[in-house]
Amino acid sequence: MKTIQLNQGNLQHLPESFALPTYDRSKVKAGIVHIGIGGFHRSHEAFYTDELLASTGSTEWGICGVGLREADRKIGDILKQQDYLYTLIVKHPDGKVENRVIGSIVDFMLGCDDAVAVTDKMASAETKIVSLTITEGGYNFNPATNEFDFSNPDVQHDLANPQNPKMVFGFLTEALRKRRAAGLPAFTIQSCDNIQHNGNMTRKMLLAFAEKQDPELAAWIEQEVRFPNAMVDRITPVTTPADIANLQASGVDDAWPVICEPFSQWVIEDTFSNGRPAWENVGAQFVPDVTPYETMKIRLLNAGHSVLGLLGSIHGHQTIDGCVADPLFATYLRRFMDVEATPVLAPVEGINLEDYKSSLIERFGNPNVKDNLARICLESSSKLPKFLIPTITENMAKGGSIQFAALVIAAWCYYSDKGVNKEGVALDIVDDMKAELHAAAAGSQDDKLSFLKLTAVFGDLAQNAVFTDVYIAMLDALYANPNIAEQMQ
Ligand code: CS2
Repeated sequence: MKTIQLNQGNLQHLPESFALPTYDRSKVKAGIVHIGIGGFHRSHEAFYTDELLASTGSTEWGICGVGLREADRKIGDILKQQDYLYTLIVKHPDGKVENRVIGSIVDFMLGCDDAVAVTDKMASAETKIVSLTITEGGYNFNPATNEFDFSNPDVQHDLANPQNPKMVFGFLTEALRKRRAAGLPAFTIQSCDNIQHNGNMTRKMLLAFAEKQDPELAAWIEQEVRFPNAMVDRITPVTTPADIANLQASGVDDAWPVICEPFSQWVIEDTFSNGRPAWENVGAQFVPDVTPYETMKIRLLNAGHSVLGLLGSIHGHQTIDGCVADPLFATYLRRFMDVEATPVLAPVEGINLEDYKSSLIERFGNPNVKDNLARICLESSSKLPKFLIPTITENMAKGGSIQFAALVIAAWCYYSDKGVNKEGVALDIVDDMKAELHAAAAGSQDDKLSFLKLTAVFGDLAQNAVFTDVYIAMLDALYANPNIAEQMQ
């Protein structure tokens, strides 16, 4: 079959079923510079911004994508070849697929090729917001202390070479220095990562770095730059070769489309340094305090994912929808949410938690979003301390249930130790702490608490007999019989 290469010139030749940008992209200026244009940015902020450009005729809020590292070259080359267009493939639970070409990204730059050009771009009057999707690791904090990690060699490099930075805080500091020198207002720095108080975290890390490099500039940043906290949500599984092939079968060549579910949510604190897009006109919500929304999302959605991810991996499930289609897992998840997560959540204005949980289970069950458990379990060492451990400690403080979460921690120990599912099939484990997790888990044959003694992950959970009694019993049962389903009954 003859296929059409996705690019600006070919837009009118795409199949009729494809939704196209309806605005004049040549007029769109990049008011936003975004660092990290992986799948999530392209299913979320770029999607909202595309809706905005289409519905309001605004031209000042296009996006210039930025990658900082060599690993970002591939996406940059692909986007460039496609005039920065890509297909967002929205997969509905009933099998319907919407192919929507997103036009809000209008440029791309690679920091490791030309750092000066990137900081110039950020410092230009046109740029009003620099947004970030750099993953938890990108914030460069020490998980044990939550302080900026100055021992990172890239930090040392950036402190010594302000004009040629390698890491995000070096780029932001240099760009803000240029703006200040030019008498331009500061840009807003908007984190789009799934981190609690992502704006506060960005602020704290940037100020720590800038203070070391130039205290006077740091004082200006503290005064002038706004860092809105935000809760971001849209399930975005990894794009597979089959997704690319399916698009080809419908006549379109797109080397890196993005897959997502129909649902999306973005709750943002309304504090910006230099204007902002009217994202509220296209479904985002501006609130004075994002805390209850993010706690609800992290403790129900993300923790729910981790519950299924770890238990499901040992059981031999492959995907989140595969877990939810299994009544044992669906019931376990709902019980975890009802009995352990909900009792320690504050009420959230405008949200009925029962409906929210039911909608999560429906979203997880979408049979067309094949969200692989390997993606969910990726970097569990930075996820579980935020997603699950607070639910355990808050329940212990008030005598609540901890059974459901404790089995997940025992399962994580087994998973880290053995690296195989219950049939002995190897699991694809990716975690910065993989070696430490494995060593501590393997040690649990001699010292039952060895895994829990990883204080950077578990805090002082190993000291709490209420928890350890339940945990040790589960660990013993699991090592004696790795058929996790029997422990989940
Ligand atoms: C997932 C998230 O990585 C994970 O563990 O829970 O990526 C989740 O899909 C998103 O936060 C949904 O918004």
